[in-house]
Order: sequence, then structure tokens, then C-alpha cells
Amino acid sequence: MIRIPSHAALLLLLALAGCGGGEEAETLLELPISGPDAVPAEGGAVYDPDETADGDGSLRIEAADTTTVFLHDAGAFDLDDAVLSYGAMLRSADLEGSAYLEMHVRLPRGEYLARTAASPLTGTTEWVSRRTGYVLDVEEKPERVRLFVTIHGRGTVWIDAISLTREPRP
Ligand SMILES: [Ca+2]
Repeated sequence: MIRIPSHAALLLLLALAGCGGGEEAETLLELPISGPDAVPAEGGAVYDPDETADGDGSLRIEAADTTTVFLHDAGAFDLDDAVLSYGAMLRSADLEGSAYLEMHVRLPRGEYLARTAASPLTGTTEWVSRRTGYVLDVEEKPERVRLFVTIHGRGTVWIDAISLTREPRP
């Protein structure tokens, strides 16, 4: 067993905290999906009171073909020099293909995507957490942020506990 002197452990903690400039994540938006009024008007998803990651229902998407389902328009943010991070809980059943979170970030220089395509869901899974981020440069403020879930193929996907946070740049 390796013993680390307590003052060394404290210095290590301080060094780790210093990596992000001492800043902490800030919650910008939380969508707990706790009732039928959480269903996006654009369609593609329904409220499912029985399947849930946080105890109060979720959104269910039954995809017969490849689709990108709109979840929320978060609008503009007076925010730059940070990571805009989109996270949610996801679960799939009999998914022939893959599913991932997708965020569309409109900037003055164009529209950009961030998605969790590198860690997609496939087949039948339990609830898992997924998160993706977009790095905003100095003076680069998002004019519009929209949240989606994309399904390639067909099957059922649930999404719950959606959040948007501001995190320090790496
Ligand atoms: Ca919920």
C-alpha cells in the first residue's frame, strides 16, 4: 500500500482544481421531463410515465427509420470562452442501429454540431448517462442552441433528465 502524506494529497487536489482555472460547472438549463407538457410540440416523442431515470417519467421515441428528433430550443446565451455541455440519460430497447445526443449551436460564423456519436446506444440497454460539449472561443457567443436526439436505424429510445451546463475550457 502506498501512503500519501495528507499535505501532498491536498496539494494534488489543489493542482487538479487549478486545471479548470478554479471555475466550476454552472447549470444553464434543466429539463426533468416530469409530465406530458414536456413533450416537444414538433412531434416524434411521447411522454412515458413508466420508464424513467429520475423517477418521474421520460420521453419515448419509437423510430421506424432514421430520424433526428427535436427536443428543445434553448435560445441564445451570453456566454463565451467556455464549454457548452449537453447531457441526458438515455435508454434503448431493440434498437437496430444507434442513438446519440446532438446539439446544434448557431454562432455568428455558422451552425455547428456536437454529438455523442462516439459512444452511441445500440440494442437494449439500461439507463446510461451521455454528455457532449462544444468549445466556445473568446467573444464567440451562441445565438441559438437546439437539442436533439438522433436515431440511425430503428427501435425505441427513451431520454430523461436533460441538462445544459457551462463548463470551464480544458
Ligand atoms: Ca423525468
